[in-house]
Amino acid sequence: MGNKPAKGSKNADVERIAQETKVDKNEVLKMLETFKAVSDKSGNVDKKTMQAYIQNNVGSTNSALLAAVFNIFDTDNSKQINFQEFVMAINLLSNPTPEEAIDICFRSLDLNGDGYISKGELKEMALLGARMKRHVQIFNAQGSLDNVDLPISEVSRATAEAEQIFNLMDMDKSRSVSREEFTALMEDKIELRKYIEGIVFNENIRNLFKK
Ligand SMILES: [Ca+2]
Ligand SMILES: [Ca+2]
Repeated sequence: MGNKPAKGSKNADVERIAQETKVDKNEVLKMLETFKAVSDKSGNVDKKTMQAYIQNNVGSTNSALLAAVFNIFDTDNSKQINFQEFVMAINLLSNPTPEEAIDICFRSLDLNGDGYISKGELKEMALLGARMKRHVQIFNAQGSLDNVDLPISEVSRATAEAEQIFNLMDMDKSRSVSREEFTALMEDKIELRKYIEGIVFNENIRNLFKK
């Protein structure tokens, strides 16, 4: 009897989140199980908790991966991911509108969360993208991402490409790309959009929380 109210409130929560996120209730229940595996005892996820999850489940300590994933999920920048944010982000990663896709791309490329994309951030994400691509193509996304060794030729290719893309994006040569600049470019330049989405909407990221 003692745990009835708690159980009831949890169900109400699932119901409310299902309604607000328009995700099927059974899916939300499934995500709750995954969330429990990711979160700490208080039911929240901070960067450390997420780092531990990624390390335990996919054997990766890649800092760009951690930052990108964390930023995608922490939509209100509270440095904590709650269950509603978790459901929303998982849903968005598989089914975003064009505007949502741009938002996700911006958040994940802005690794330090200062509101701008720097050349260094783009390069880091480009290298992560190259690594993830190889992980999928050669290892069928099995085993640790960190064990994928990136040939030096691939490192130079990805870095040069990121350099070129960054110069294209940074139109006012301020050495950083704001959200406004980024949004306009993503809407305008289909090649750029394909390149960025190819990095962010990667199987590796999508599969992190599929169990
Ligand atoms: Ca948050
Ligand atoms: Ca930044």
